[in-house]
Amino acid sequence: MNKKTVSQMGGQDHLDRQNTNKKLEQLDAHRRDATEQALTTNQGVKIADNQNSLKAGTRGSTLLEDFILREKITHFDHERIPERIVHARGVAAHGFFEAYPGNEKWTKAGFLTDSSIQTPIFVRFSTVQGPRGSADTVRDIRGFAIKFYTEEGNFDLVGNNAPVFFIQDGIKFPDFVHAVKPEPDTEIPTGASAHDTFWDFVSLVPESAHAVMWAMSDRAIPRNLRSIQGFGVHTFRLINAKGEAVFVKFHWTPKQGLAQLVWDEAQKLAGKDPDFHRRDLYEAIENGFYPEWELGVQIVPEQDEMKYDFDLLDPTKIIPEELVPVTPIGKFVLNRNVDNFFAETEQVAFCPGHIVPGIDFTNDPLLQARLFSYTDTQLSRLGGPNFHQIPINKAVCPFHNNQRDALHQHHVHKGQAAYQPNSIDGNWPVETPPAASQGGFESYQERIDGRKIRERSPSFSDHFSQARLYYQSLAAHEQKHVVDAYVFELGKVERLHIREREVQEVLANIDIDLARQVAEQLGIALKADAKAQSQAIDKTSAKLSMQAFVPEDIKARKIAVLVHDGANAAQVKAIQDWAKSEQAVAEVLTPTPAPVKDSKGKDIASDGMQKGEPSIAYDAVVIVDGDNLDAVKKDGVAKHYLLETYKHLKPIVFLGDKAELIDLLGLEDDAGLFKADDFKKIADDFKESIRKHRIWAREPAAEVIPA
Ligand code: HDE
Repeated sequence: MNKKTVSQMGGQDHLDRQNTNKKLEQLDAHRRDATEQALTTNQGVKIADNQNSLKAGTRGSTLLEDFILREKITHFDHERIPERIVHARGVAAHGFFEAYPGNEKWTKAGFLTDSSIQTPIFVRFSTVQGPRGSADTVRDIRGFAIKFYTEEGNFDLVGNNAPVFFIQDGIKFPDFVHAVKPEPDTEIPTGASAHDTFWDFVSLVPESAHAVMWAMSDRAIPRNLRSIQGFGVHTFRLINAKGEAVFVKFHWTPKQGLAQLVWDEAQKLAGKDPDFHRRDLYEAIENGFYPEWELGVQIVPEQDEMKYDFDLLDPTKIIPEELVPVTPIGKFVLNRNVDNFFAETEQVAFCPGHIVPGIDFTNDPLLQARLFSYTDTQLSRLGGPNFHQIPINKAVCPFHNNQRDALHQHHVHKGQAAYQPNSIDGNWPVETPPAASQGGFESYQERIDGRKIRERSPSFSDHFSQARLYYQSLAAHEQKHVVDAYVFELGKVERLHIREREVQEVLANIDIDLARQVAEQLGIALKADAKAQSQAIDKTSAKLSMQAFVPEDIKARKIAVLVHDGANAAQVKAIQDWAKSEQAVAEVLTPTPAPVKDSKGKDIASDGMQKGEPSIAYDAVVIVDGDNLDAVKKDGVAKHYLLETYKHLKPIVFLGDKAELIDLLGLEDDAGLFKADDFKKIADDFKESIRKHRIWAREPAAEVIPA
């Protein structure tokens, strides 16, 4: 989708191409910083010719003397920096956070207790496995990192869209990452976990069972990044002004609801629009559909630390919300796109160790290793220890200390005494006492009394019960997708003993029914005595199913309106007006980029062509009536469009004569297929269907439709 369509999304009046271009120019103008400036070298010398290098004669060799050429090429040669070792593919946006009143009971952090301020934030979403250029819609956990630029320093909440992780101890992270990344001999596959080394590792490391289950579920193929939840994963501490602490797990939940892709769609999008998620986020923000999340915490009093049958320090476990509900503490909104991808999205450096007074760590061994890793990785990625001075990483509050020099030092420090204590510069900068009114950081004084030991706590040893809880809590269609995902992924594993091990030793221990379904499709005979270790536990937790998060409206959902020569212009207008009133996006898709003629010979403008804007990029489709049924019946592109929309379980409206296509295409009638002579008559039901997003009951009928 080009920016033209973007500018039409905000619910403004339909713009013709000329107006759109004008708007694009205005949009670009505010992003330029060199308007009316001369082109110069980096030393400020004005350049007279940027088209030709300096040569010995017009057909002669290029001269080494050409400092303009050399400077330009040298800089270009070094434009790329190392990509992140994980989470390389990402997209980010600016926004703000607002606390709800009443949080001072738990924390003294200013940005969480002063509900009158807006704290600026920067959020980066990412996939884990693929490199910078990989596709957005691959099956993967999504990173969801938030930098809060608070008045007391930066706080980074570096989370994921799954509440659990694959390993319990940071020392296993390089092993896990080496296993999931493309295999070292071929560098295949890109952006996928469906390969031998990943499944070899996870089938040997049962602590991964729960997180793998999340990765095989629909959570790992989100429809867009506006519709994902975020989780801090580890248990943290909040500390109030009296020095009292509680354990907390951070959650953030989108107002937009949760929505997933179907697997066929995810795979096709990866090819047809590898930028699908970053484009969606950019367009939504650019057009005023600002995504919003509510931040909450599950609060566990200190004395309840040992109350549960799992360990709060174990990052492979959730606290079911039935045991501890989520208390909302604030909300955040993303309302500004970056101006420059490299300067902001690529150079942002998150670190779980960036905390502020009122927040503290726990001994979760995964978190502890992360505290080291993130700063360390920036040294090679961003080239030295001064990455905190890069604008996107810079604290908004003043910061002063005696750290000096090093690569890329931007600050011109003044004074003679870069040490403390000193009597030359008045001993500045000085320490601040920790009392709440003064704000010096003080670590929570946790009592530590133990042997120095390399050993996993026995309280970390149940790897299957919560994996089972997750599976049991899913809706029937979500469970089916989990089965399908295991079959797809294990089916790509070449070594049969790895498939076998995952099924017999992991899945069978989680849920026999799940294991049986996967085993059957892989042609594996489940051991006769197979009995899940976790079989006794038959519990569900309501908020684990994505079904628990259906949005209230259809804001920003996209509807493709298929029109052909002879189309009924009044219906097109009715759909556009309705979409505008619902803050949804209706785009008129034509056979070619040219306008089509309506039944009275007048132009209907095109927002894109059906071949170029595939059904997989939309949430619903309407095919418009008109004097063209015979032509449409012969139009393979339009027919494929409808079939694919049906296959992907999305609502379709057939207006007027187009209802004939339902039988022609062999579609079974269901709650998501609408026929009407007048769009207005079915608009409310159509809306309800879009709000629910997919017609899951259609799945068996959709399976017979060719992909
Ligand atoms: Fe990360 N992780 N991680 N991780 N992680 C990185 O830091 C690491 C873990 C997460 O948008 C790296 O700056 C270790 C859990 C996100 O820039 C690196 C361990 C969770 C991002 C790193 C973990 C995450 C990263 C790579 C186990 C969810 C992207 C580049 C001990 C709670 C941040 C960088 C962004 C990035 C290390 C486990 C989330 C190498 C050692 C658990 C969202 O430092």
